[in-house]
Amino acid sequence: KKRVVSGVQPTGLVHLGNYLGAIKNWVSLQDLYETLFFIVDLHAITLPYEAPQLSKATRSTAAIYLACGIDSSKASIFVQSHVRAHVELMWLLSSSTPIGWLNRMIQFKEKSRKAGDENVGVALLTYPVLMASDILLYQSDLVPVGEDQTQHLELTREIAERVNNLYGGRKWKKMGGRGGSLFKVPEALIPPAGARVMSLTDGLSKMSKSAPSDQSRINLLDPKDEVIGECQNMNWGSFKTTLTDALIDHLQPIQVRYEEIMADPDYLDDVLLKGAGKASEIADVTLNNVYQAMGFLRR
Ligand code: AQP
Repeated sequence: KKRVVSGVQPTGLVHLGNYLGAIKNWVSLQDLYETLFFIVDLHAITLPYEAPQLSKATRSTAAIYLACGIDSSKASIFVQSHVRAHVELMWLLSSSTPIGWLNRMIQFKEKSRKAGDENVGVALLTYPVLMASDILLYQSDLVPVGEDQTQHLELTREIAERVNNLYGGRKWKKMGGRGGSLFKVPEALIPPAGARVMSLTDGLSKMSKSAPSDQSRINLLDPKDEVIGECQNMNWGSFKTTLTDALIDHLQPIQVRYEEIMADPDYLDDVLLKGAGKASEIADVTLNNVYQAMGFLRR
């Protein structure tokens, strides 16, 4: 089976865009591929954030994955920071990533312009190297990416090829390894058309967790009345009533399951522990190979 990895940042409340653009598709993917779905908490600190909010959002996002139908008996569900190999591999990859490649990233340019110089940490620039690590650690074949992430995936492929050339093949064999590629070069899995959900208040921007106005998005956990309220502001005549009803019908069972999962913290902890265990097994093999190929002394 081909392997697929993906994640959502716990930067706020999961909204309809995250659901239709990512999580809903993952539910179908888990039957076709070997899947690993994680909550990318390490990515969530690249812009200023509140510590208590991060832990809350991380748990909540994990519960949302489950409530939406990600099945822990099929997919590995885990928190990125629970698998230490992500950060370790990132450091190793960063030594082979020219800074010019990162300066080119459109998302860095946009986010840093919006945040202002004082709020731009180095991590915002190096974020795509962590994303490369997230993907390459698992020798992933396919990565579901929205159009805003295609440039980052291309960078991941470039980093993989560069490290394979610099340290893989015969050079790795010389270091006692098996030779061949250190990393599989992943392909993008483009979601179905129309998967970009726009903001309710600004038709030119996508729906986003971090947009200041709560009116701009429909959160998956919005109570029924709030959903209705937000949809009334849309300008689509009678269509909006039908749409609102359909939306409520779809979201209600998710919300019920979410409440059940949040009421059973031991269950959630267990899912995340098992998920991190399975992920670490795969990740550690890759990480140890890279350490070996790059000339680090065996522990
Ligand atoms: N509006 C959207 N329409 C369709 N898909 C979307 N995604 C995000 N917004 C939309 C998809 O959701 C997945 C997880 O995204 P993320 O958490 O990694 O970060 P993001 O893309 O930056 O999402 P947000 O909500 O806009 O978060 P913030 O505000 O923190 O930056 C991805 O697969 C993404 O394509």
